Amino acid sequence: MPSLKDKIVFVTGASSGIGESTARAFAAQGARVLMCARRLERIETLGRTLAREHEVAAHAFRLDVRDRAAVDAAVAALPDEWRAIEILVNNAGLSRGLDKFPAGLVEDWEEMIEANVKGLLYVSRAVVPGMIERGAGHVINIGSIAGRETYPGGNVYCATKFAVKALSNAMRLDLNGTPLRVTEIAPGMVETEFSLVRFHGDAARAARTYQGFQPLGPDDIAEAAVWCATRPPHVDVSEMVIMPTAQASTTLTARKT
Ligand code: NDP
Ligand code: 8X3
Repeated sequence: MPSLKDKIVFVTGASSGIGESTARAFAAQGARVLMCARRLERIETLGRTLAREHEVAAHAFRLDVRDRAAVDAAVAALPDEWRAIEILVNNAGLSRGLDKFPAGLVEDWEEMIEANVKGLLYVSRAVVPGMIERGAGHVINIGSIAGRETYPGGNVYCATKFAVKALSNAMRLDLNGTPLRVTEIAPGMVETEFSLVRFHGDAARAARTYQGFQPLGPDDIAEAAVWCATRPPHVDVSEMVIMPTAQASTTLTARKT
């Protein structure tokens, strides 16, 4: 199995959930971990923990992936020892609201489109040219089962995740002939801060999302990302759909009442 030791992995949205677990999982394999999110204190604390527990280098910086100029500036300003990003995990993203169309807040639609689609594009556009120049790189996009199936109230969130699927396929086509790999990991329900964010901080409603069945945990997805990144260079896991056993589709979950 190819080693991740000393490879640089850049995880966007590492302050919580799947991103935090992914940073931890790569650090446990000896990778050097570059992290961004808006909540800087969280990723700085995580960086110190990873350095102490795994004796790896970690570097955290505040970034809102919706801000194209800030993304370009942050990547351009990386210290020399952090420039050779080998694995990019485009994880930063969110859902906002579950209202049936045409209800829903336009600001929520815009936030999802800007973070989940445009943010992923901005970060990839800033990082991938260096990967091409160096002749090594792996882009891992966190999509969703919501990018395979729509569900009532999912409308704009689903559209952004369908876009992640389309962009992952497009990157694979356009980077064909380079050594770069592109993977899309598409989870079903994972218990993170995702629903708390979706329901604008309504913790009781968020908790109901995961009631009566065992959802995935963020480590389940992080382990999959590590597995994809440690296949031999001629193997590109192009997509992986991972569901809780109790969830057969976006609209069918077996819950014990
Ligand atoms: P969390 O809310 O726990 O984590 C989301 C992360 O994204 C946080 O670190 C947050 O950091 C970051 N983020 C959000 N917006 C921005 C932004 N504008 N700029 C930078 N960072 C941002 O949710 P999850 O871990 O569940 O979500 C991670 C990804 O997984 C998302 O793309 C989500 O769509 C996807 N996903 C989640 C599933 C689930 O059921 N939980 C299932 C399938 C896919 P901060 O707020 O500090 O900026
Ligand atoms: C998150 C999974 O089904 O809540 O992408 O949209 S779902």
